[in-house]
Amino acid sequence: MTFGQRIVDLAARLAQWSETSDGLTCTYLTPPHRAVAAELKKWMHDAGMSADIDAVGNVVGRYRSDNPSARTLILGSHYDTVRNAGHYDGRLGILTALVAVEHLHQSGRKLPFNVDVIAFSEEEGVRFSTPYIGSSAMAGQFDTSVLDRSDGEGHRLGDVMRAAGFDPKLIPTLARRPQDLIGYLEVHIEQGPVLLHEDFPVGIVTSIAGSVRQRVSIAGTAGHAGTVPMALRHDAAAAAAEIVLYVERRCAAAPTLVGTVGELRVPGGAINVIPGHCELTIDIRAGDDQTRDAAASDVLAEIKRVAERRGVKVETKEVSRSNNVSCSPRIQRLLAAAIARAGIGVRPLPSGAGHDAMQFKGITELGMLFVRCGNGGISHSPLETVAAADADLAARILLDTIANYEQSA
Ligand code: HGY
Ligand code: MN
Ligand code: MN
Repeated sequence: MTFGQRIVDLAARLAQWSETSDGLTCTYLTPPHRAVAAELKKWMHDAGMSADIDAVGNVVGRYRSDNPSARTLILGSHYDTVRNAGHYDGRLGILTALVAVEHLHQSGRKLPFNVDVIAFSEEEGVRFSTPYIGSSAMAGQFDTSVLDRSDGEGHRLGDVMRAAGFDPKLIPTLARRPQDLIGYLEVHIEQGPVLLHEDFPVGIVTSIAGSVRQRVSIAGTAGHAGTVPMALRHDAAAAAAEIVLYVERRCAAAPTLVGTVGELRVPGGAINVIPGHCELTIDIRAGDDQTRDAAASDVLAEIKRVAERRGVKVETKEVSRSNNVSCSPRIQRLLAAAIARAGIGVRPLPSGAGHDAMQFKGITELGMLFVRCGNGGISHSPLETVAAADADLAARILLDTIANYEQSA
């Protein structure tokens, strides 16, 4: 079986564990999430690695060098998903690394450095509005204040961790020391249409976009849909609608700027009641932090104006902020050499999506290999797809990059 077919099959097997009977939803520390971790641990062990699950649920496999003082190359990505997800966001990177190490093990090939395959437990930030729990802990950047955050059912993150058998007090011990590492490499689906449109099976990531994410809660005045004259209303949903359209308009104002209202709800709403309360989320990104921050502050200013004009109270809470990160030129060169050896054209491109790799900025050199998506490049959707042949090529390029990895610049 080719690496690619194996990767596709394993991704399908992981997708059997979901919080919903139709589609794939696997959010932080739910029972399906725990089942996937147990399965990945088994697969890593069978592929010749020592494997364990750490204090935040990362599954860490180590393919040990014979050199006892060897440093370590990390290959990683995440196994949590968004709601109604595809099979490959995050998981492609874990499975590509797994089959590459499995091949080294089966060919009895050891390297002058250790290779860690890390399945990060939480990157999307869906359940607790807290992205990068797994990778930030490993990079020594975990913000303990998030332990007080709750999910939609009021379960507190710290309590959920303890209930899963994890001790948050151990999180600082997960931090990797820069001097122990020789780099971080992540294979990930592009989650966009560029490689597909230009007919490249893989691409080299040059930079990774950061995002500012807000939770917005609007308090208006509930009322009878039939008796309150329009001019006397303080309709929370109508205020939200103005905000949504402003985010869309303002974020269309610069080429790399994007803005999204991904969640929009009227809690306890009813068809014949004027919405008294409305909640929404805002995610703003750009190719540079200045453009993004200017848009974010304009959106906050507009929210204040809408609140005044409509006589509603608006609370905004910044739930996450990650700045743009450039990928290591040296690792980009190593990837380009492996791609060229595979007889493929080299296509550098920026990532509009955020990734675990960003957490390793300042810890070790980081690089990413993008893999072409089918179906117009769609992602964060069950329509997400990757060709087995492209996954196979990605695994071969990763293997070649590892086998020819120069430990230092
Ligand atoms: O939202 C993102 O950029 C990533 O999929 N977590
Ligand atoms: Mn994602
Ligand atoms: Mn991802």
